[in-house]
Amino acid sequence: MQITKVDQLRDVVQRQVRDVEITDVHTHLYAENFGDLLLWGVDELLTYHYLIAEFFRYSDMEYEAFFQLTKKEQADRIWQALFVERSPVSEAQRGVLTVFKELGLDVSSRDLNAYREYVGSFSTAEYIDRVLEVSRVKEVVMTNDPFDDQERQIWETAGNKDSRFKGVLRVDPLLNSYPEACGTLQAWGYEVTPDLDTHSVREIRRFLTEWAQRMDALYLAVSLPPTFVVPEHSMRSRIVEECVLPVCRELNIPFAMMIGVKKRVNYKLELAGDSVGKADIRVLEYLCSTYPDNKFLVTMLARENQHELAVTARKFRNLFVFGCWWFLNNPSIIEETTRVRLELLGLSFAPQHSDARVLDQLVYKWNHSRSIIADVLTEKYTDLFQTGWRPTEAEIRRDVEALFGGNFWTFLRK
Ligand code: HDL
Ligand code: ZN
Repeated sequence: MQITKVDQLRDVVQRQVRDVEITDVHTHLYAENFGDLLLWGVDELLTYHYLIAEFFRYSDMEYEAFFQLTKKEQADRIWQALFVERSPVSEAQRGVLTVFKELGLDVSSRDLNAYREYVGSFSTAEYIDRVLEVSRVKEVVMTNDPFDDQERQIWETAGNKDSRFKGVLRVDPLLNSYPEACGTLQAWGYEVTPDLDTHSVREIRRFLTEWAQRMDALYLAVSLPPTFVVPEHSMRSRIVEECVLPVCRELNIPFAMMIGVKKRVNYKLELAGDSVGKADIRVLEYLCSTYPDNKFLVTMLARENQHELAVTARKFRNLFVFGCWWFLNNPSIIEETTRVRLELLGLSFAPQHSDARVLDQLVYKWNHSRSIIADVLTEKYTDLFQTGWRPTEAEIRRDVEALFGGNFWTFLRK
């Protein structure tokens, strides 16, 4: 039934966004049977690489000395520096407290050991259920790397045992360091050569096909530097055009490009040492126009790329934009980016993914994003209301379900 009062809109939108069950289209989480590849618990939460970077804003400790500490010792130092000695106002800092709050813990106590004891009382399976319930995430799309020895062995034996977790074939080593990957592929029985001859192209296609099928991969993914260019005279460009895109077409799965990562600008920070650079949007114009039968799932890391990415998506229906990735996953930029996308793309995108590395993070990353996206959506429905348009709650539910997963699944099934 139609909403007839403008002040009803906020309640309806907030309710629908609060309650929608989410498909999280990009995470670094794993089903329970992947063992300790799945990170969870208070000490993993506190030693998230975002918080390590923020810890070193204040600490003169030698990087190597920090990384030689146990997880608990690292977590204690991060808690002391970022929560005790200063107020935890950053997004990643606040996120830790949101997790404790949403789990029903007393955040005002600041009793880290009590939080550890509570979370530690769960088994892995129980905690997965608890976190998925609290965060209202119904499907978790993983990042699966066959070049990781521990993970490859799981795929070659048990595989993925939890249908709530979806596979993705991630191929950074193949695309970003082919000379090394070439030797690894040879060891696995793929007849590839460093000069990427015709037989090698066929063998790389076989590798991609076999692993995408083994993982039942929803898409094939890679993270790319700001300097990423196709076409160019490089192994990466050739493998994209001669191997990746033909396999994605044949399997009808998207090629997911996550563009703009400057790896290890401070290598001593390890995972926390990556940074950001503006990429060249012409690459997407070339790929989307040259390969109309391929589907491209894209997120870009630089704030400066967001407007042109949305404009490019207006030009190509085989381009699907998702998420406010990494350094963009902050309230100020989520708000700005979601507003630009709604204004340029309507409802034809996925406003967010969590990128969660630690299971508990689903709770805060989605709690924070739901709130911001709901506010922007309320503003947009209010603008419609001012024209005389009267949406119904069912229509708002339909739109919200599309944004938080439906659009992604529709794009995959195209
Ligand atoms: O390459 C990626 O998928 C990035 O998300 C990196 O994993 C990065 O370290 C990260 O966790 N960003 O949130
Ligand atoms: Zn990621």
